[in-house]
Amino acid sequence: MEQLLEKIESYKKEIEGFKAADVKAVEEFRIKYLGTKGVVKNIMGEMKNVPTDKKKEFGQVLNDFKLFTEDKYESLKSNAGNGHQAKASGIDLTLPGDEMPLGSRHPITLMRNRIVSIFERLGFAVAEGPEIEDDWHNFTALNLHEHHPARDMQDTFYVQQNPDWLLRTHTSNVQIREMEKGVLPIRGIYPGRVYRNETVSARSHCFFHQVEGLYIDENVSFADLKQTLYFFVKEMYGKDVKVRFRPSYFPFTEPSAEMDVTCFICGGTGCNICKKTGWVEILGCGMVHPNVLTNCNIDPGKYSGFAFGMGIERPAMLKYGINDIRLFSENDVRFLKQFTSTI
Ligand code: 2U9
Repeated sequence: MEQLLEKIESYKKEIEGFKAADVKAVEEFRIKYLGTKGVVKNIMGEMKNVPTDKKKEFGQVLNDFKLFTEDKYESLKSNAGNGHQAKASGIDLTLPGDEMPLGSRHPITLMRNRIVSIFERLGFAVAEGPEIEDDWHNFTALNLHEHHPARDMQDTFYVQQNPDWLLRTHTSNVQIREMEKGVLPIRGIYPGRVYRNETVSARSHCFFHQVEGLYIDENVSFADLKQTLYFFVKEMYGKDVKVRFRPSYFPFTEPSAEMDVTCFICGGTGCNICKKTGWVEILGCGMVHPNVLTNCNIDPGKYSGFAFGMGIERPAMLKYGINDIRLFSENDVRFLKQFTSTI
């Protein structure tokens, strides 16, 4: 009995001082002390030789020894996983990890979302359509007659294999497709990429982005158009901004207008952006031309509507201080990572 207790004490010292440099050494410990033929099992086997009156006392000692050995094993295991093994192989897991670069939204997406969300709050539903379009949906249905200059090869990209196909020059093709579905009223907002055959420079590109809107119902008037766009301007540019409409011409609207706001850069006192006029043009608009309604099988005697369209690049350039439109499509991470907003 005395001998056995001394043996356990000496094992305890041995176990206490055990150091494991790697996972392999931890496993060796397990096999030596806790394995089926290990020290703990072996000493447990001595129980049969212990006199009956000492069995209870010795049982307690054995149990403590077993728990002591298991605790040591657990601590060796977690230390090996915590870098002891890694350090032994030359890796220091306490060093900080590699930085994970966070993505950010494209500035055009940010501006598009800002514009679209204002109209969504007024009940306008977002729709999208094809960028490769036929002549009818891009031109003819929109009252752009056969000899309209916009149809010229100089202004429009045509698909070589089929002269009826082209890259859409505006997102108005989506409105035509929505109207052709014949479900009225329509209150939609249509963002997307459009193409024009223009020389690429810092100020203009052969593709850019637009948001157009359309509202068709019975008794829609120019007053509805003005009220909707006033709301948009206040939400977009602030309560103090003033608005003016100038008469204009578009084949698909009659009457047509362009809308200016007091320059949100200089506040109307005159700067380079507003060319010293104090006003900046932000969109075009008008009442949908009766011919366009007829082309989509909507009775212009019963229904009327308004439409508007605006570019996304220019407001994005003004808001973020971008001086070259080409930056939007070059995918230079040094440019893109500057836009950290999450909307
Ligand atoms: C349908 C009927 C009417 C959409 C409109 C404008 C005026 C307009 C330009 C703004 C700057 C295009 O990006 S831009 O160059 N757009 O001025 N767009 S009215 O009118 C429509 C559209 C579809 C069926």
